[in-house]
Amino acid sequence: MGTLKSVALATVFVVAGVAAALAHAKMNASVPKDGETVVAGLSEIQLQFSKPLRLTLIHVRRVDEQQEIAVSSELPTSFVDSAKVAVDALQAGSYEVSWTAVSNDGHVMKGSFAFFVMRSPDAQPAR
Ligand SMILES: [Cu+2]
Repeated sequence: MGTLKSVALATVFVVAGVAAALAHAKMNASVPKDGETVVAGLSEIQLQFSKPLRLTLIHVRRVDEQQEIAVSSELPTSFVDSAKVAVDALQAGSYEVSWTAVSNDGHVMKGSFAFFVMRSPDAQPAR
């Protein structure tokens, strides 16, 4: 006995696991959008999620310079469905934002998106 029953049970667990994963929050939108090009001077990045979650980490990296960008805002301490990240005005370059969060069932989620900053036409010469 048991084989068919365990197969059936295992199937139930797999299906339940998939359903739980699908029920998790994901990033709906961001400013800048993934893949977007914006003008230099951007100093706020926004993330928006499908469901409230508790952010535990947000990293902003300038990819082309292998440089970590300092985030000057605190992470929200409660469950939120959107967050704003303050950074020093961004220079032209390519950036990646990665985040880690905990959903209300305790699961850890991660995501990232990338965007480009271009020199504004009326900018002072680059340093
Ligand atoms: Cu979960």
